[in-house]
Amino acid sequence: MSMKIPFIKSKQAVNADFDVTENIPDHVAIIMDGNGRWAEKRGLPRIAGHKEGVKAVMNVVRAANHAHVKVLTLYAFSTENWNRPKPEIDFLMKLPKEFLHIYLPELMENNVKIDTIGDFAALPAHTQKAVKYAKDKTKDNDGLLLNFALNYGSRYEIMQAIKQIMDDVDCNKVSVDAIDEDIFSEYLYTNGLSDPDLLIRTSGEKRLSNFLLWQLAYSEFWFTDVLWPDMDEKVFNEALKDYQNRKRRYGGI
Ligand code: V07
Repeated sequence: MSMKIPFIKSKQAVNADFDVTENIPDHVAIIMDGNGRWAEKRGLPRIAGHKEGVKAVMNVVRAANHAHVKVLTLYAFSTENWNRPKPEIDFLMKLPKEFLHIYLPELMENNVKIDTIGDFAALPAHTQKAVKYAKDKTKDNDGLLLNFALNYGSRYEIMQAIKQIMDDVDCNKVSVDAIDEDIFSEYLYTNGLSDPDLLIRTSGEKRLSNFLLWQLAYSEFWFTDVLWPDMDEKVFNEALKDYQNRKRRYGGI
């Protein structure tokens, strides 16, 4: 049954001008780009853009929740981001705690589960501690899975999967003949998750930047010039509406 919800011109209900029951992507992945540019445009330091970007994260979590998206994977920090100036890295590493301090109660109320992909052990101890607390606290929630890519790099992920699979071949836990795409996928950080149906990148750049190279093989891509701190439920829903009109082929015809 399809259910159209009328467009209501109020701040709370901007989300409802599309069919919320039909062809919603299970898994949306987002490259949250344009924070630095947002700040520079205003004559502010780059970190002001990152701070503003935290609010946009919550806008999109609410939108994904309203649309009954099951998994939202957000590229928060890449393995390449360690090349940034140290003060910027230090600031970024405090954002998980800041985000959780403000929003964890709302996430709990909405049954959201928090998880991460990436090299978690290489994060600063204070960052690990804040995020681990939130993962533990939300582990039994069965609503939206809010999955942060933190210290994530796709080539590294694939390489460590290969090394682990070779170890398992060495000690006869898996035979080379048995290795197929499904088994290989179990060695990636995203083990157990379906591949993203939709990738969104903000700020007009059209690159993957080492994000989910394996998992995005058949995904639909959607780009917008909106800078990440300006991202809101309305823009997110434009992406969903566009997705609803696409015909997916998975390499077939
Ligand atoms: C970060 C804000 C969004 C724009 C992109 C870069 C800056 C939320 C988190 C986060 C991560 C883990 C977690 C809870 C929140 C975050 C970093 C950067 C490193 F459990 N936003 N955000 N982490 N930005």
